[in-house]
Amino acid sequence: MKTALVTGITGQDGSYLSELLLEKNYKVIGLKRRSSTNNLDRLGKSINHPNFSIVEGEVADSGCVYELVNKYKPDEIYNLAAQSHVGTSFEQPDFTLQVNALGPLHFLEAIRRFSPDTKFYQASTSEMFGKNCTKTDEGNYQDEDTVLMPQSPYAVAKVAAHHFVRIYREAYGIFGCCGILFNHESPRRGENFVTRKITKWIAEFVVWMNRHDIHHSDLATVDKDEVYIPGRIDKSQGFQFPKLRLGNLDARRDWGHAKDYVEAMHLMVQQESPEDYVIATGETHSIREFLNEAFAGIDIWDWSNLVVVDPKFYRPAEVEYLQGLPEKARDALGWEPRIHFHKLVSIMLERDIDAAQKLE
Ligand code: NAP
Ligand code: G4F
Repeated sequence: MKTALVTGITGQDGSYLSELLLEKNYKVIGLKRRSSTNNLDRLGKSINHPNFSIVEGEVADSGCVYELVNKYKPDEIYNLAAQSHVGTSFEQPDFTLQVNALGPLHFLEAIRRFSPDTKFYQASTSEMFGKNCTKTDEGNYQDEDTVLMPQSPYAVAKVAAHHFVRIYREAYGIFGCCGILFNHESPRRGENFVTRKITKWIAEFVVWMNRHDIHHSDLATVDKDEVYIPGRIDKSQGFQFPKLRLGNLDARRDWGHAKDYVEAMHLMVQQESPEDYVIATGETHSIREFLNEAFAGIDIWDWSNLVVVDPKFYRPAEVEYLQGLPEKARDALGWEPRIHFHKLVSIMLERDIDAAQKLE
């Protein structure tokens, strides 16, 4: 039985990866940092599995990481722990660098010193391409050869980690690979990422409409300049619903489903030699298109008076365009995404509506 240490176990990807590895008969040790509240909600399917356990640890603490790697000497380490919010990284650049760049370095050092046969997976990101893409007559894309030009402290830290993995691979022969994953979402996505923020808002809005007997025809009269969507009967606080406040609606992302993407992580680590792979759907959509698709799911075709563009959510520097070309992963790993944009939006929306209705 193989042992895998998975950092970031409480996060979106950590939860799906733990399920996949348990299905494959791994012993999974999930690393979580200390928290004053219970944040194991996403681990419902793994937590009671006999081959699953949790250890507490902090990836920015080198001593802690060395001790864990030395103690368990796992066959595989999947380093998913990160301060993963790009917007937050502008407000907490120092902390982001410590967790996202030094964290992986601590694991590489620990492997070099104590467990050189351990295979290491690093969660690299399409954010590393920043404002760069490969331009062709057929269209623009990013792949493994596209030059990295990060646009945020988050991405700079991830670029550092990406190069640390390459250096440890070349200098010390460590099996270290990086998955350059484009945006991947799911019903387990954090609520302050744009996709989930939208589907959760719509779900709560649907429940509010039903509760207050608001009809689609009532929405036509909503004033674009009002902060709240007024109730049909009276405008007192209890009957109002706050509009959806978002930042840049024109940025484009290549969105896939996290469940498909954790399969790619595992495949990379099973290869003979360690290499880096772009994992993406190959499609790009704007936030505006995501809004169109999600609102269409509740039969709203014009959402312009329900959504407010709030500069508070703009980023000091933006990544405008991401579209991955996952040909290497398809050819070498046999990996292809199963869930594309339309299906992804409907899965997320349906799950959020179910959850909001249950809370009623
Ligand atoms: P996520 O849901 O935000 O999960 C991040 C995880 O890291 C959480 O379990 C978090 O713990 C943990 N963590 C944060 N700081 C830590 C620290 N100092 N020490 C130990 N653990 C810490 O992120 P995700 O979407 O699953 O993404 C997983 C990884 O892939 C991240 O590295 C992210 O940067 C990268 N990535 C994500 C995407 C994407 O679209 N989802 C794309 C490319 C790359 P708490 O629960 O305590 O906060
Ligand atoms: O959902 P986002 O916050 O994701 P972002 O910045 O692309 O980062 C995610 O994907 C990366 C892979 O490319 C990961 F490495 C990273 O860890 C994370 O998982 O924002 C997507 C876009 C941005 O252009 C942002 O400016 O949506 C725009 N946006 C517009 N309004 C918003 C909002 N983003 C957020 N979070 N909240 C808004 O209100």
